Amino acid sequence: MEQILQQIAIYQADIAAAQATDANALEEFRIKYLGTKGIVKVVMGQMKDVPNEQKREFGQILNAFKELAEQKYDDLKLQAQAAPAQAQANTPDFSLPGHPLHMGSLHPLTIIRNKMVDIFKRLGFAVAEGPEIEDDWHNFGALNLPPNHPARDMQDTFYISQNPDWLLRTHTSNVQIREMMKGKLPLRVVMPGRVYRNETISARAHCFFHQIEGLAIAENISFADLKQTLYFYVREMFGQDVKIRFRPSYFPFTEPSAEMDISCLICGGKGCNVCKHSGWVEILGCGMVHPNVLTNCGIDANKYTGFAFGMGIERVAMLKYQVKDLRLFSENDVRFLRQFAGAV
Ligand code: 2U9
Repeated sequence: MEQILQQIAIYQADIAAAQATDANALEEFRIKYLGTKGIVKVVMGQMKDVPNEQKREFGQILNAFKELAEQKYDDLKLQAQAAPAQAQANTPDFSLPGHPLHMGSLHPLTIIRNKMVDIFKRLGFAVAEGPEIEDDWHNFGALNLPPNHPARDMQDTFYISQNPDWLLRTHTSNVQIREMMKGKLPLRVVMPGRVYRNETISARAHCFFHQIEGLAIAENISFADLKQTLYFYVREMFGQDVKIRFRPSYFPFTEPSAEMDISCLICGGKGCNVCKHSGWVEILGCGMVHPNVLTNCGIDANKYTGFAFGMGIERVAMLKYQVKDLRLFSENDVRFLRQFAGAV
């Protein structure tokens, strides 16, 4: 039986390779495999030599082989019929449709980041970027984070093993520090970028995500300036009808600090799963820059004041596009990404 199976495998390869450029080649194939003395008949004849207990299995193999030969014959027939037309067309047919080129499209996070940056640009903010690998001082120390602050904990921060003073930035505030250290005031700047935190990856958390932070420093900047800036941003981003509320909060780098909620975009404030039936969703943190932070960066805290804010880009994209799983943003599945084709 082993020998017959080997022979069948050789025939199968021969059938797969067969071509029919004209009617003669087609007839040759038919006689060779399907004729009265053809290979299919001969192979079928081997059945009588197969032991009874293997007959069932062998029978199935033979039937499949027969069907393969018959199917190929049908295919070759079509090929032979088309062959003269093809031979005639020995010059390329330029009227045939071309192979479509798949257009790339902007990543949803890029779309949202661009929208955010555009809004703040209209308010006179410049855009700055900075390093993702940072030293402890620019990421924590300058921001009034005391050495024992939980955000410095190994749980949250990725440290670079070669040098314990280096880490992957946990927020884009390091760029704000670098901008302030340049000493050019007044200052009005936003910093979009990628940040890293040692979190277990899930639908709601990732070890990297994107943020945009803003900073304005000048003489006589007040909390009212912060509020109006954020009101403008929210209305441009989410529409004129969205409701806004501030809640007092705490951040080591701002005093006073606040968090801002907007009425839920999904249910309009009535209550749903997205807003956990509260009608509100938190979208950003903000506050007046802590005088210690200004002093750390060589700015006279008696003369200058400033406001700052920070928000996650994924969070806004999830709300706007109703994306339920954060991981979709970094998995590069084209079935997800194609849905944003054409969006700007
Ligand atoms: C300087 C001074 C102050 C930036 C701020 C927040 C509040 C905040 C989070 C929102 C969601 C980050 O993406 S998130 O996890 N940010 O709540 N950020 S105030 O304050 C600064 C920054 C730099 C020099």
